[in-house]
Amino acid sequence: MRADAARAAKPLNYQEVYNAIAEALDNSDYDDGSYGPVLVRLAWHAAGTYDKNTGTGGSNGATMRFNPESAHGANAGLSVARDLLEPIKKRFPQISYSDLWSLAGVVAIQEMGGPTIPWRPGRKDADTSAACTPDGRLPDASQAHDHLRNIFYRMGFNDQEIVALAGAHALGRCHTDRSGYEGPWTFSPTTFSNSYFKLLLSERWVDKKWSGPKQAVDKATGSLMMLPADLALINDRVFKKHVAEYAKDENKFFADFAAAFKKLEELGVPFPENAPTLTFNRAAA
Ligand code: CCH
Repeated sequence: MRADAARAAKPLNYQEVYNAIAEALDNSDYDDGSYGPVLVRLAWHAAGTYDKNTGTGGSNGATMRFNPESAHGANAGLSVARDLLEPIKKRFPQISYSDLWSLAGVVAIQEMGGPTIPWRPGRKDADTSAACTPDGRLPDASQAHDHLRNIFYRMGFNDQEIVALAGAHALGRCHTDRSGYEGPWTFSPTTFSNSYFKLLLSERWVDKKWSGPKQAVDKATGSLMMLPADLALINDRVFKKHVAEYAKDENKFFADFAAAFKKLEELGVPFPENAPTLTFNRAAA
């Protein structure tokens, strides 16, 4: 067997891929110092196109590589995340883009202090843009509870899972040149925690005075933000009950988030029967 054939036949060590992604996270010149949040968003937008009725969309295929999906408004800015992963794809050519993007979501959450998220390999990339999903499958931040339920029920989630997943907004920020909104949700946007829920309940959220789209800022400092879709979680009785539970009990949030995020990343994926479920050690620990 030739050397490269032997290398190709060697099963991929996913912890090595995990470690390579973990090493690429920090950059003091980017946003709050980490690419972690934008990688979580890439993994979520790749998966959140799933439609349980037609079985279309989901992380399988990595169709966001192609136009028109790469140009959908909701995906603005995600080329930053895709480009960051390109050298890792080159280093580990055996991994599919769709596995790489979903693994990157797991790495980012774990490395930023979040829960361990079990992960399965087995996604296959689509060859052409024919598999792209239509625009409009991801949530619209200007809308409220009815819209959130329509979007997430279509994927097969319930109210508790919707709230758990939204807790990822502890991470990262809005960018005026991407979504049009501005600012972070929490004071520690590179640490995974339950602070999003705590702040939703503890702060007074008032309309931001600006010419941009309607969003809220915290009255006390004006430095944090909430989208209309975030505030919907405290304006709906059922959603609010889960917000209160997660604000009080971070362990419960971590456990529920890990389960919901794994489910999100697996929506519609036809895993091979023998696909192992893997868990990874933190590289930074
Ligand atoms: Fe989100 N999100 N998200 N979000 N999101 C944005 C940024 C992040 C909505 C709207 C927005 C989830 C659910 C929702 C992240 C993870 C998740 C932005 C700003 C908007 C707008 C984009 C920009 O300007 O860069 C709406 C509406 C929903 C409805 O539920 C879910 C679910 C997840 C993951 C589980 C993360 C992380 C970010 C930060 C990205 C960054 O670049 O910092």
